[in-house]
Amino acid sequence: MKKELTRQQYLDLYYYMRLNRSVEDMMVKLFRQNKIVGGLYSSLGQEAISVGTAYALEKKDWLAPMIRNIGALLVKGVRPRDIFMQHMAKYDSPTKGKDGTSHFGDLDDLHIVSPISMLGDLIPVMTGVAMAGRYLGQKTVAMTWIGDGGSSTGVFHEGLNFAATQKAPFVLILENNLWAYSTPVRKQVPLANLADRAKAYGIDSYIVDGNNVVAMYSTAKEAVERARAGEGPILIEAKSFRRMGHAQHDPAEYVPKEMRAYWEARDPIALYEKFLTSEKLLDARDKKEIEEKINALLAKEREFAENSPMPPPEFAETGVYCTGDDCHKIRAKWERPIAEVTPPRSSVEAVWTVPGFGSGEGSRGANAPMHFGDTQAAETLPAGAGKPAGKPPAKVTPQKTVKTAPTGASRKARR
Ligand SMILES: Cc1ncc(C[n+]2csc(CCOP(=O)(O)OP(=O)(O)O)c2C)c(N)n1
Ligand SMILES: [Mg+2]
Repeated sequence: MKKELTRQQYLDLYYYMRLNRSVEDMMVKLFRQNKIVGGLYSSLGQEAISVGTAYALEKKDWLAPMIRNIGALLVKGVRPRDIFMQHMAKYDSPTKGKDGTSHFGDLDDLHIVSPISMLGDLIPVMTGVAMAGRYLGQKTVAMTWIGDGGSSTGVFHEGLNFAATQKAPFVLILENNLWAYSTPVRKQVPLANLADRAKAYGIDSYIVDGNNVVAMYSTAKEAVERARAGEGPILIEAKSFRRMGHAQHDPAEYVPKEMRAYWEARDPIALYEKFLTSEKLLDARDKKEIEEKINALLAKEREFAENSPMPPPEFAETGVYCTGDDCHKIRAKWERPIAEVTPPRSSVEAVWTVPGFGSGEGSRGANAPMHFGDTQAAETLPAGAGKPAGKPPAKVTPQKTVKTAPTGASRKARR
């Protein structure tokens, strides 16, 4: 790791990884006390992925977490009490006890889309969120995560293809933790690098050491800014290891001992502490202060969560079917005049030229336009037409997979 961030940024990354781990440790205790309703998943050893990638987003950007991304929720601003209460199905939880685990979102403030259990489905959903942001001129980026197993679902491929053709400002983090439940990755994908899946869709990708939080952050930052600049979606493969079983109920006896030992010796928090100490960014006193801050915060958050009531029984029959505004209000935040973003004018504005789109055999050439409804094809328009007003054309990126090893920390994952 080399020094490239401010001291505060380095310490933020450390704080959030420690917070991520402590929140999950506390939930393991709650689970063993039978206070967690439903399954409990762990991101032990994968904290650098959630924290590093989410830290690369701006406040206005959007994310949708999967089961091992509590760290990303914390970075985005979710309070630990909400995570505890959600897992405990308490009445004060974001879903008022109607749903569990990380199945909640915050569309108004934090820009978090609630996860969908069907693996891969968040890819087209977040592609849509990314496209909507661009459409509204918000310059936002959307991010989600997918596992090695989830990268073999049909919707992963449909979604990524769709994001690529639409050049959506979307960043997908592929967490290759070597296992999908009890299936090792080598038994379900004939590829050494899952980043190669990006080649099929002509988008760029990176391979990163998922246990190196600075590498995760700097790669994600580059990808987010490239997506924001109009270069289209980017796939990042983070190589890591699932240190616990699939969920609390799974002792993961199928994982070879040597493999576990190899990865335990590469704990992302321990590695980062070593780096911070050697760079004189953290000493024993700072470390103690951070620990005390986290312990005090979590004691308070846990107390709040434990004292929150369970939902009243009669609440079970409300909110099952949406009854309109008295159920919940979802209002689009139009940041352009509505007339500009709704038909028929929207169909004129939403034309943009995608370099290389439609350049295959039988098409009309390299810069075939994408156009909707009643718009003219680009070849019949005057030069410069067909691009979003006031914006330069998107930079042409090579249609090949770029593999980088940021801060020299990438290494071959052991299988
Ligand atoms: C489409 C779909 N198939 C199966 C499942 C059941 N399921 C949930 S998690 C999981 C394993 C996922 O493995 P991976 O994608 O590698 O993520 P990890 O658990 O390792 O983070 C499976 C099979 C599901 N939720 N959705
Ligand atoms: Mg996996």
